[in-house]
Amino acid sequence: MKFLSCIKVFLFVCVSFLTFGQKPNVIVIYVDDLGFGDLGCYGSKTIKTPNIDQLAKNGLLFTQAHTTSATCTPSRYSLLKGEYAFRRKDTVVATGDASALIPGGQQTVATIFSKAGYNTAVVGKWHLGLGPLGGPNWNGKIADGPLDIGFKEAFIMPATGDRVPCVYIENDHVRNLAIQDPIQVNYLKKIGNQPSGKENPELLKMKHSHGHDNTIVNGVGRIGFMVGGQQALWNDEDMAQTFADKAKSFMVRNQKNPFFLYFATHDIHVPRIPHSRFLGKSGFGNRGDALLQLDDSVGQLMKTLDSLHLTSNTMVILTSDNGPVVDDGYIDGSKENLGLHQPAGNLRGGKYSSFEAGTRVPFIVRWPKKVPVGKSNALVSQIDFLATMSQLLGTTFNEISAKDSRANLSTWLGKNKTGREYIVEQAGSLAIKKGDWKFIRSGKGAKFNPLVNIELGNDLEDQLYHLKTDPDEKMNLASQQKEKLHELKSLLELEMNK
Ligand code: NG6
Ligand code: CA
Repeated sequence: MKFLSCIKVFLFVCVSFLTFGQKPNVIVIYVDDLGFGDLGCYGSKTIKTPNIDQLAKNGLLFTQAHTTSATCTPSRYSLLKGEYAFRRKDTVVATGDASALIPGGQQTVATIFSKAGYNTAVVGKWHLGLGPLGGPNWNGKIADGPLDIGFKEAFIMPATGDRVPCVYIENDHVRNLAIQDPIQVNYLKKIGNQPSGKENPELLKMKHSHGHDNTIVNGVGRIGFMVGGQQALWNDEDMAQTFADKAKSFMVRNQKNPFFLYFATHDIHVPRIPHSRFLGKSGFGNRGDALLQLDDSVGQLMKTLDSLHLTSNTMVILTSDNGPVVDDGYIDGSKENLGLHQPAGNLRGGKYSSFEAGTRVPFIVRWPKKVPVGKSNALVSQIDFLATMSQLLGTTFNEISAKDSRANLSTWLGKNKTGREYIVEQAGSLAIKKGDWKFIRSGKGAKFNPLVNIELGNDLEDQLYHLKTDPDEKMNLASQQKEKLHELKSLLELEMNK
């Protein structure tokens, strides 16, 4: 009897081990502000992106994949939480001292992985707020951060590269903070005597074109004011490598357990201050150089996977949080040297826009064991990440918390060629895309932002486009196709009221 139960335990351990060994690792490379036309594999003939192109060559490249929003914070919120950010009023681009948009204890894709026995890490840009109401305590333990919503490790920048505080957070503390030099942050008024871009432009190594004239850190004017934390300040030039090293170390340490890595790059967001290895190397200004740096980071991660023999059973997803922008507030040579490069490819608009370039982004899935090589025109939205990963892991999730996320594994793995029936996009105005049609709700916002040189897609009239025959959204068919207009408009309203 005893012998039999010993055998049972042995068999159980063997089976668990086998299952365990088969669990794929998942890496999401979430690039910042990468456009539909920025990569070689998406048709760019200008700036070279060999490592990302290689990823696409061995994976599935999606042509109709969307982020949920044309800016960062709402996209990241939806990606991690599985709920459209437009349902909340506060999911605008978050300040660097915002409180957590996803407070501790809530379900995210990281809790899903964590519960399934994965080791989970976030490395890179956070931009989802930190701390309880009133904001984070920079000088102690930072509550309501990534560790409280499923990540076991975190090495992040709190918001964006152009927002204070310019420090890294390692797990739940500011890295390298000296107790005698505490950090204070203010987004409403100047504090302390640190020079600012507005008062001391002579101290800037990179000038701003609009905004970005508050506290100067590392020769660059930022958004918001900060004092203290001198020893903890990051060095923009080393940021990409710092993140890549952290990600690689996590992979090496977890080579024997399944892991989920959310690698959210600062590249190619502003300020673009690449390392001297890349500066001036693209011939397309700092944006092009940052793209080279991004590609190099991707190459380093993939090389690490290869060297650990993990490539075949690791699902790598590379995508972007929103569409591209050339001048996002700094004079960094990107506008002057753009040449023939088309960040948005042939799409209309860009970052901040309800037109396609705002949310249609590169989306590559590589998983040699399971995903065929090729192209997919299926309609895909990042909103489905949570449910799709849960499906992959064979687990259940709280469908009220992730109310907009749908399991679409067969599409993400290349079997289903159609994908979602429709998707909702958030910019100044909400839009819905279904089949070949796209509807943009009427709204009061400006049509064009001259500072960033982008058509925002807002209009006082409803807009309806037939994307198949009019891919650059030039012919508004709202008054001619009344039935279609009504169908999409009602569908969007239904979604909004869910
Ligand atoms: C804008 C910033 C821009 C960028 C953006 C957020 C100014 C003038 N512009 O307000 O530089 O930081 O916010 O970008 O301040 S995102 O990719 O994080 O959404
Ligand atoms: Ca972004």
